[in-house]
Amino acid sequence: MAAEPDVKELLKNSPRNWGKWGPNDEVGSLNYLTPDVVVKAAANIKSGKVFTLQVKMANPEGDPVWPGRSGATRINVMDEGHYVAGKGPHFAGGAHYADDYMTFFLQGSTQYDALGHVWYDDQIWNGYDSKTTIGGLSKASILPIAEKGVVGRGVLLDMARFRGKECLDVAETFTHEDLLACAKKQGCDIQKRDILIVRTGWIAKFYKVTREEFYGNFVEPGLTHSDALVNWFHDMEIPNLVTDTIANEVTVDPVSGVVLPLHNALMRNLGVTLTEIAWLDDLAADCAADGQYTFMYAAAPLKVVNGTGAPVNPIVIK
Ligand code: UVW
Repeated sequence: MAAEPDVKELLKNSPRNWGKWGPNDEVGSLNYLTPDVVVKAAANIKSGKVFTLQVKMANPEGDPVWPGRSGATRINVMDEGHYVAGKGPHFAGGAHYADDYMTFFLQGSTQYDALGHVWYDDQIWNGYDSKTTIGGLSKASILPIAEKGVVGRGVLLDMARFRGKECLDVAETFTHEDLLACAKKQGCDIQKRDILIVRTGWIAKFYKVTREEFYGNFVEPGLTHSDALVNWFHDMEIPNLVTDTIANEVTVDPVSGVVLPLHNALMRNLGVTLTEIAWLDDLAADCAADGQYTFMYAAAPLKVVNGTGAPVNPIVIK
């Protein structure tokens, strides 16, 4: 029988940023987004066009989620129906109102992962004990990321267009070299401390095909692990990787068989924040039309105490 793939073995030569920002750090590579980086990012605003990158939540068409999770459910608890039935509260002056609540997975929409979301070998980001995740993340939760906010220069890397496809194939992979080639073809560069926004067409596919087709052979396309790729992210001081896939990387590493190795190599070890399930098609169409692939990116997930992640509606300003 083949040996079980081992993430510890796979990442034995991987760099780590643990301790780089002190023993209590909980935002990792977002520390690279210093005030001067933010000021420089603003210089990429040319036309004032604004794009929002969250997918719709509680969408009657369905919400794209990782298998085993469910989409958001929104329920009205007050509306005109209550007044028609004589059950609405009376407000002096005659105001009526509508009210609702929603249940959802914190990882079940466009979202930031907390740095403590995924780990191996009993330690999460910065070396915190994995027992700090029990009952809620007491270290490296989404809250410090939400309190800091994420602002910097974003660069769209439209891998689907680069490969001449509406959507990358099931299990299709690409590397940092492919991202560089894509940037070159787009006429832009990737600079140190850029927020990388990678489009595969995968989330758009969710709304176009049957659920059986989307989830039938669920191996998402995406970046694939290599020591060279991890070293590149490290050297480039990439603070944040945003993609239109549910897990930001090819689901199963085709060489080692390890599931989601980049969650560990990038997030656990380097402190790179991951942003998943982004809606990139409108932004990508505009970038293809005007040739401007770099812009200001701003996002702040919800301030969920002890959360493993939180929904976000990132904003791009071109
Ligand atoms: C898992 O939790 C499996 O992945 P994600 O980071 O995509 O939510």
